[in-house]
Amino acid sequence: MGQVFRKLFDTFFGSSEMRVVMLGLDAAGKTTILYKLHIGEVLSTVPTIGFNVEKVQYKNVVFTVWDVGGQEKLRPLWRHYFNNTDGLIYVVDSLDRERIGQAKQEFQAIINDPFMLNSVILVFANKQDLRGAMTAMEVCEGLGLFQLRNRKWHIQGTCALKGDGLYEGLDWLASTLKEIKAAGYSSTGTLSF
Ligand SMILES: Nc1nc2c(ncn2[C@@H]2O[C@H](COP(=O)(O)OP(=O)(O)OP(=O)(O)O)[C@@H](O)[C@H]2O)c(=O)[nH]1
Ligand SMILES: [Mg+2]
Repeated sequence: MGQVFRKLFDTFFGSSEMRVVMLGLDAAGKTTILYKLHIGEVLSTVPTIGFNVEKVQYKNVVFTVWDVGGQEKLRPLWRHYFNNTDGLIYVVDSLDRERIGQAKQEFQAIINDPFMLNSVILVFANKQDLRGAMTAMEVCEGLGLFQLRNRKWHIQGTCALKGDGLYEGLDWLASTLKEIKAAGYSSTGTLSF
């Protein structure tokens, strides 16, 4: 009984924890996003071989964010990070029109993995500062988000270099997590530009 009360208290008043895995094709901006959120600065990055993991606290939620390297040869390793994941952050380089099909294929494989069926989905349409970048709506169509059924998803336009959109995304994750904990699972999608 004590544990039930504690869970209820945490849901409404206290802090919660959320395990998030951040994936996407190489050079989408995952590591840049991780450190912009963690230390508030843009670090110069090299392609990630393996992973980085950091805690990001925002609005009473402690997010443990796993940033996994996105090069093609590393993608078979992604599934090792799926277990016990509350949320997926899928990062897309919005200027990379040629690889949006590949981004979709990888995205669909992740979200249809049996271990990921209950995780909520936040898509960052990153690099919105670059001329010619796909809009969040175009990325949304490119990934097939509108066709998703029974999934909770949100897409957010971001610029990791300036930090634009990142906290709006975490806001959605935090409130969605609370909603799920309080009322069970529901399925809708939302767009932010
Ligand atoms: N213009 C622009 N460049 C960005 C943005 N976000 C990241 N970059 C750049 O994109 C390049 C790749 O960024 P990373 O964060 O290393 O990409 P990654 O997704 O971690 O790549 P892997 O580790 O190989 O999977 C770097 O040169 C970043 O500075 C953005 O919002 N706008
Ligand atoms: Mg990286």
